Amino acid sequence: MTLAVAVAHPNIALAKYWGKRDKGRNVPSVPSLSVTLAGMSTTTRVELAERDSLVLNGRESDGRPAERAFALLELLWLEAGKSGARPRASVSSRNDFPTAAGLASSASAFAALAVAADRALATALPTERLSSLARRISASSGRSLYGGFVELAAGEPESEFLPARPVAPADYWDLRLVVAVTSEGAKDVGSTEGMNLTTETSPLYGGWLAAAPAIFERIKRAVLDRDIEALGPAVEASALTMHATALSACPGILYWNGTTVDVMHAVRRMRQGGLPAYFTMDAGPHVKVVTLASHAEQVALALRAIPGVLRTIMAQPGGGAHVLEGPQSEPTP
Ligand code: 2P0
Repeated sequence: MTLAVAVAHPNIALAKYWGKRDKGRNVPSVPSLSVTLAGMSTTTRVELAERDSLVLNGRESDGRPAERAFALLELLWLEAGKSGARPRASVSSRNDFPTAAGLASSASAFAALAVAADRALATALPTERLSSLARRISASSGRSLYGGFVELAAGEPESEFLPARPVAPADYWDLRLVVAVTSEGAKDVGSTEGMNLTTETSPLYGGWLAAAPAIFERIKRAVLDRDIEALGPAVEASALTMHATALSACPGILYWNGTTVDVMHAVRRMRQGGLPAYFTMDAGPHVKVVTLASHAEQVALALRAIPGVLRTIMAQPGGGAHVLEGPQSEPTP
């Protein structure tokens, strides 16, 4: 029985990825920079089997999630130059954080799957290859292969090899991300669908392409300098510019609810009161507040006092995807 288990963590983008230069190869149009989070995990088990099957959080799953999962196994097999048909696998994956927590579960899911499948299939690919292949399936998952602060460049059209790259390790800067959860349930418009509609229809999309690289550079510099006062405004600019393009798609995509907007105002009032707190939002209504460890409890307390905030989740920089259990030697495929 050939079995491997791996774990990976979600990430939150400080500089957003939004839009693809090459849809087929899933090449981002803009550079992004994220923080991989500690505490929350996806654990994925890959066992070679008679047929492909996928279980997500205890439930058998087929359709698009299974297509994407087994497409990743296929890419690994091809990349390793293995001969013959890819062995079939039974994959099961579990998140220890709620899917509706506003944290991209696809990022940790495909990162954990890449690492577990690499061990189970004995493809033995280096991390940067696994990152590039995970990115082909879901761009943000390429970033979760690494811990700490991670960048993913904008690729050239037809880029085959485009991995994320570590910028600084998790212990480089003791940032906190406080998630203000503002609704239960799944979002209406998924990220892939939202960014594709934006690319095709937003009159502001060209402005995003023009602005995003410089915002990314400000964010990377601020992370390297551990400068929250430089980081914060650039993080807000990245999120607001991204959302401006989504809002101006046709039909407009409004990821926010009323509480999202209330939290954004509240965060700005916290700053006027001297707290280093800055907001960012992804393809959903939750607000992630970037702050320093020294102020995180105070920020969380203030967020929980806002009507409509259901709860807060405290997150900090964490490690990359890794194998928990697996064969040491080459299994027979
Ligand atoms: C990010 N998001 O940089 C941005 C900000 C959402 C908003 O990466 O189409 O699920 O599978 O490559 O990775 C979510 O996008 O999209 C995402 P695909 P993915 O975190």
